[in-house]
Amino acid sequence: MRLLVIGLGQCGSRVADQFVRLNKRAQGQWGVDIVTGTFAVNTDQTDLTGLTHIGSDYMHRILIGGRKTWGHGVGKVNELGAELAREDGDKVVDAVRTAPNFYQTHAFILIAGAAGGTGSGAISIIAQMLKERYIGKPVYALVVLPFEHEEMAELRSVYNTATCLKSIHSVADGVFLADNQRYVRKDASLAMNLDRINSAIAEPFYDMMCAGEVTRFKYVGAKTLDAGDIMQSLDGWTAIGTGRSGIPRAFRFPWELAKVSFKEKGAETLRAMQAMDAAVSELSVGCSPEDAGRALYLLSAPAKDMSMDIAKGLGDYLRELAENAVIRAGDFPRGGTTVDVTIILSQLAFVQKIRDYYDRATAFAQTQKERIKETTGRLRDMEDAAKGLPSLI
Ligand SMILES: Nc1nc2c(ncn2[C@@H]2O[C@H](COP(=O)(O)OP(=O)(O)OP(=O)(O)O)[C@@H](O)[C@H]2O)c(=O)[nH]1
Ligand SMILES: [Mg+2]
Repeated sequence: MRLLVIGLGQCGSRVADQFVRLNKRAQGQWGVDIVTGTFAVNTDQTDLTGLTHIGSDYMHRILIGGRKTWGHGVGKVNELGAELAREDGDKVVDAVRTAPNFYQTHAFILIAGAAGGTGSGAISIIAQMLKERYIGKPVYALVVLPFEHEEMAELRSVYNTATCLKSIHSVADGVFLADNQRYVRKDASLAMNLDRINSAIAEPFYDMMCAGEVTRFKYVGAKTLDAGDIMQSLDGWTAIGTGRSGIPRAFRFPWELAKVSFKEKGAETLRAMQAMDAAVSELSVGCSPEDAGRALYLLSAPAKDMSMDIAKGLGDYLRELAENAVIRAGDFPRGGTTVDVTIILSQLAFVQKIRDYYDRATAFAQTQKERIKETTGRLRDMEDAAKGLPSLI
């Protein structure tokens, strides 16, 4: 599957930067492109300068709202992020068409951190503009949820997250959720290492995007996962994850290879199951597989470590976990020394985190309203006290 990637705000641009890296890997490994173009959009000039892989010209790093913010960002006010995107969004919509492989794009993916101002506000506006301009091309979103400490310190982060989620869900064809906090939990040393988190967020897309593009016959799967399968599997709230298990390579004499024992065959199936288990526990956001309406898995492994038995075993297993989902599957006999399983759970009917953001943000909005009313009242009192005085202007 070939995606055109647009990163919005600091977080979104940096994660988008990782997709360029994935594309370079795909070019090196397979000689194919999985990304047709990558763009970074921000109200903050400095953040745009700090990217590594995205083209450094103004057509790839797009400054919006420059006249209003002087290139200094919107300071976490996502309403302003949305307003500037509405005014300057044409720049983005026009720029993407300049991507040399634009017409080979299967879908757009827009990326943003939900808790900030620029990306959080702009993502749904730009998504809507792209949908209107490029009718028929799906627009997906990858939304990064804040760390716990940010939610604790600043209710505005929760409010931004909630309004961003509500808006993007109403326009995008599918919303991948990536919870920053989950990447920290997996590996505490990541806490201060956003680069590694960004790489972990992008990684699960790699095999999934390569599988359908790799055309060298040897590597084409018995059941290739193409862009159509992926698009059919995406709708609404979505989680993605990948899991791996290593293949022990004991030395064998060639005449022994023919008689892989029954026990070893069992071990192969078990390895694939383990990889699937890992993928489920590594999902990008906490959710229950039984809440998914659609699910997809991809088995990537050396051809000789794949078989109908294994594929069937995985399918049965996922069916048990995601009993309400329409399940699609594919295999990618890509060589290597590991068995990897990528899972997408989509059309999620319930995600606890989102529900919590909505509840907390609604309460926050209410208290803000009361606070503004109170402040206005007190200001008026003070002005009243000065009524009898002359003014110098
Ligand atoms: N995973 C990840 N999260 C990030 C990164 N940079 C910022 N964030 C998170 O994104 C949220 C803040 O969004 P930013 O992208 O910094 O904000 P912005 O869109 O640039 O908006 P303003 O700076 O307010 O104009 C917070 O929850 C951060 O933890 C990053 O490189 N990787
Ligand atoms: Mg910023």
